Amino acid sequence: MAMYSRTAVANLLCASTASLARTPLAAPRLLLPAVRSLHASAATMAPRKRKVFTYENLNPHVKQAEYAVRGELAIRAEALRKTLDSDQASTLSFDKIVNCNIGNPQQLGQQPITFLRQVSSLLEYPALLDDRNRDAALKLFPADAIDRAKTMSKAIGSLGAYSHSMGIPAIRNSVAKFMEQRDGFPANPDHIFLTAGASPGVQTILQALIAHDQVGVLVPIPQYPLYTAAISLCNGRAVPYYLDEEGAWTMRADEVRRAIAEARNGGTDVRALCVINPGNPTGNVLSKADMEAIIKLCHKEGLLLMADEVYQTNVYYPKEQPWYSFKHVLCSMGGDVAKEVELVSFHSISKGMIGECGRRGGYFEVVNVDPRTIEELYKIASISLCPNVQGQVAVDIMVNPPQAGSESYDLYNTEMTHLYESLKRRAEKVAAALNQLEGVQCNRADGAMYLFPKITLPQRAIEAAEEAGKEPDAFYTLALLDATGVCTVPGSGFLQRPGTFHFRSTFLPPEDELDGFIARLSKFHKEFFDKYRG
Ligand code: DCS
Repeated sequence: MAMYSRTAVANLLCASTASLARTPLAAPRLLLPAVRSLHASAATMAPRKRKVFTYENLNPHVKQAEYAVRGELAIRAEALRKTLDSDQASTLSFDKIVNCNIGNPQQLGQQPITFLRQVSSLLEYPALLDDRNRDAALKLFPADAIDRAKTMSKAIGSLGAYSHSMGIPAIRNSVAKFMEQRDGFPANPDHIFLTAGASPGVQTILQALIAHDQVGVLVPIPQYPLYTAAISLCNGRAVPYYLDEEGAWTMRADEVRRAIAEARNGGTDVRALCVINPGNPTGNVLSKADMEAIIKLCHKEGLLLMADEVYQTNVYYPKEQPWYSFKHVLCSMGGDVAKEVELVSFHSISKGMIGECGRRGGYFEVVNVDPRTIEELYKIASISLCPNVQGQVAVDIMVNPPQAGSESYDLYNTEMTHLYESLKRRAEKVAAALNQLEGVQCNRADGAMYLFPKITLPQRAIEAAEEAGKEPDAFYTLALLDATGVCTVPGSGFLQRPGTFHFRSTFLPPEDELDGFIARLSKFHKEFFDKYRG
């Protein structure tokens, strides 16, 4: 490896900035900001004696950001997994880690949707789409998967090429059509951005929105920690509003108003409201009336509505609790509200029955948003060049699956229905088992992939947690992990009303392992309570 002394590097920098200074472009007012700062630092550069990329020197907003889904519990689970792989495995009383800390269905054995993988595979290896190889391809793939891959191949070109930064136009058209059918209102493909999962979409919006350090963004408590973490990275302020646990974790407009008033009194410039529907970690599905109240509130208070709708197909009681998109409810309200409320809604391939978390695909749609803002969002997307193309392919299949009558329809439909019914059965079974446990109260999951039981811990357990320097629910979930290999997330990671304790578990373990999972959880819980009940 070539090594340069610090002085040599400093000279190099001086030389390059000096030569820049000789070019007409280099008149200081014309220099790009990055070059300007290079100029300044080269002029004042002293030889460095210390390392620079140290923890102390890091961006404080990076250090402040917390993301419990992959926090202390997940790190401990990783250490235990290593022990299980070593000759120390017999020191543990379980033989595998069950990752219920993260909604990652295929990690827990969920099989991918066949049609999606068939089209993806065909696109990966274009020789299979060559007419001369059709007979060979037909031995492995149904004709409609081949035809679909061919159509997509024409629209995409090579999977190995950068695409349009907002995503492949034909796929954005598919998304727009899907939303039009879903919502009954027009969707403009030029207002749709394909993303590598919902997470980068949320981050892009927050990055553009948080113009200064007093900008506040309302986040539900409990929340999915992407929100507080991303707000922290952008140096904004998370403004908490509490969900109503006794009301099946619904959202109350009055509580949001309280949070806005309190934040504005404290000098926070509240600009957006995040809503997760169906809820993570709560499993709540909002009623249309509550959604209308929230939209009216956004109109009155001048708030951007950020609607996280990644669990829109994980809705288990659609007759009792139908799910509506915010776009549908907003457009249905008509009048000024429909024309004026700014909405960004997010969707993802990671959830639903698709569960393709690792492929990283998703999109967001902007509604009633200033065209110049959309240009700036396009610029941000361009800085990352494009979302990964296979993720975009999966978005296309999610929003435009095989239709009734096509060769792949029956299999597709069977797989989706089977997964959906299974998720619902698992949600019910785990919730019922949790409600049997001493001190545990668990709301039904109307949607999403999680249960978020409230746990009333014995006083002695709370004191033991304090002594160990842990939040009581973190203390409980760490003990659960050590005793059973079941990895969950403490409620403190999602935030919760002070003095209450919860934990979040997915209900994703496979059905044939669920009895064992519940038995281990229940046995641990009883032993924990026996130990600390006092
Ligand atoms: N929004 C919500 C509400 C989520 O639960 C998640 C992921 C995302 C956005 C981002 O997902 P993608 O970036 O993959 O689209 N849920 C995390 C969770 O709580 N467990 O698994 C991941």
